[in-house]
Amino acid sequence: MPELSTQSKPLYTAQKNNWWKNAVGYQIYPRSFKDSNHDGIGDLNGIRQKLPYLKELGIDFIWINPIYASPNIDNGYDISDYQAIHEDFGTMEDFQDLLEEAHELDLKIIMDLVVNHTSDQHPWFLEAKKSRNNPYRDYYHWVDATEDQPPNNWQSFFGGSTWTYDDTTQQAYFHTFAKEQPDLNWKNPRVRHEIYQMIRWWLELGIDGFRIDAISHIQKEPWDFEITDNQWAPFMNVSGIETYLKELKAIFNEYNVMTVGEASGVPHQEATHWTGDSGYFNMIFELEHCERIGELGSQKGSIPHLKQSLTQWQTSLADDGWNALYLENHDTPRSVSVYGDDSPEAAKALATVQLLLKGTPFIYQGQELGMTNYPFQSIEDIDAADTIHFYQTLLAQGKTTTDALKIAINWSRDHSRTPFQWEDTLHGGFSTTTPWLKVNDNYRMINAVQKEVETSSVFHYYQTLIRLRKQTEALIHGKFDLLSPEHPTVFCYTRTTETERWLVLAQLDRNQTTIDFPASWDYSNWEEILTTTSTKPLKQQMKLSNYEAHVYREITD
Ligand code: TEU
Ligand code: CA
Repeated sequence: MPELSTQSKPLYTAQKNNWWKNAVGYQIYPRSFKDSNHDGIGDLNGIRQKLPYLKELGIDFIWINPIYASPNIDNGYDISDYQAIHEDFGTMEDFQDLLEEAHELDLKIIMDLVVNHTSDQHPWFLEAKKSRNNPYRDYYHWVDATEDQPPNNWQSFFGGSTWTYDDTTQQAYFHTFAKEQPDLNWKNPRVRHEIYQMIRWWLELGIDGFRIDAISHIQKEPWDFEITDNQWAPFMNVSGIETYLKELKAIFNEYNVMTVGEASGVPHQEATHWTGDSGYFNMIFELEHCERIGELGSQKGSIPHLKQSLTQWQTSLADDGWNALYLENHDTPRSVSVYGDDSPEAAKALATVQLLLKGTPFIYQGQELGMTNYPFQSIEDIDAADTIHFYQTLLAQGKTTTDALKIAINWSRDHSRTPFQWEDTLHGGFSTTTPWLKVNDNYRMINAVQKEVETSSVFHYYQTLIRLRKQTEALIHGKFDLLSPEHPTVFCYTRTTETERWLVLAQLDRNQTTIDFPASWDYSNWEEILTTTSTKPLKQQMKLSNYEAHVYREITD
């Protein structure tokens, strides 16, 4: 096989305006990345220590989950001060040092922007609660109610009513998520003004963009809206939202930064309003491909669903728009456990599929090592509020503790939140003290030091894939076409430009299978560029097994 160039600069140097199209991102969940001051919690100085590691991996930008002041009801997604760093993570000086050091290494930093809601401890809400005519009252949604009669029957994402009754003023306030996360009232121009000022403040600091949290929920239907089929419809991508999103876009444009919107509930048919030349964001995170398909209580993801749904998004954004590509994040279990069998082979095959699609790949911390789900044995080991709530609901429905635990942990967010496995030492080298969430015992085998030594490791495979992607125009801009759409386990597609055609082939299963290609192709014209296993020429009929993946290029000269 031909040697890949090891130069770190991509061949296609990013244009100023859309550098993110050629870039590979890396998501850091700061509580679990690296603890520098031995309190069991990851922090900003921990990230600073590990910048060389990220550089070695080959990524271009980091998205950091919220690091702002927060009571941590939803681990930082309940913000009490947008312009302060949570003391667990360090200080504003630490953040500025991190930003500067990252920039010196040519790494960009994207922050999480959480503006659908604040914490109930935010000064605005503390004021708003005081009386019906408090100047901050209209910063939130308040409606007349009684203790046992909420304004409507809408349900929150974290379980229970979207309304919490407040006895002092005898009204209820609205929350899409936990009751400690009251939704901001975007109809109020003062709210928007304050949010926009805060956004500018961060942009002036020199950050490179935002991942915009839960942004499809900021507009709500009228409170008497009748739910028919979709219980989330009253606050998912509701018409009128475009006014606010355009205002946001105008600010982002002024600073020429990268934006990725979390677009839950935005169907692919509407994606070009959301991303693309006239869209609100540079790219979006769609949530369809990680929907919980299959039996409740089974943690296996469906490969046909994954194929079908990723393909749908590739096709919808083929001519206008741009995808953000991910297989796991801080809200999902680990992809190697969901779509694979925890093996390095499965991790590599999934990486091949994800990183060579059209869009900007996001690698979630530890994914590049093949980190797996955690074998939770007790609800005591769980931190995620929604998992605990789900467990309690299952108990209330009459499930045994064993069954309730089994079902609740299957899709728990905590699988991906366990501490990063740096080395084969106590607590996986994450911290010298007991971490806030348990470390997976498999850190002895799966850790960064080990993976940097082993030449055939998942880590090295990610490095190679990232390099390959950045050197190859067809893998960045080429047209996507799915092959064998009906095959239950093989994910195979081509990426084509006027001058090149590439073929990406992965068997996402341990068993042996067969796949056929068109008889009209000239098979002597394809060279293998990369594989997860031993090399295999492309043939009209191929037998594949054990999560093997191959990447071929058609020779045209
Ligand atoms: O997640 C958003 C989120 O969970 C919903 O938008 C999603 O549509 C729903 O759960 C689908 O089932 C973000 C963060 O990633 C998450 O960690 C936070 O808890 C949440 O927002 C609230 O800020
Ligand atoms: Ca710490």
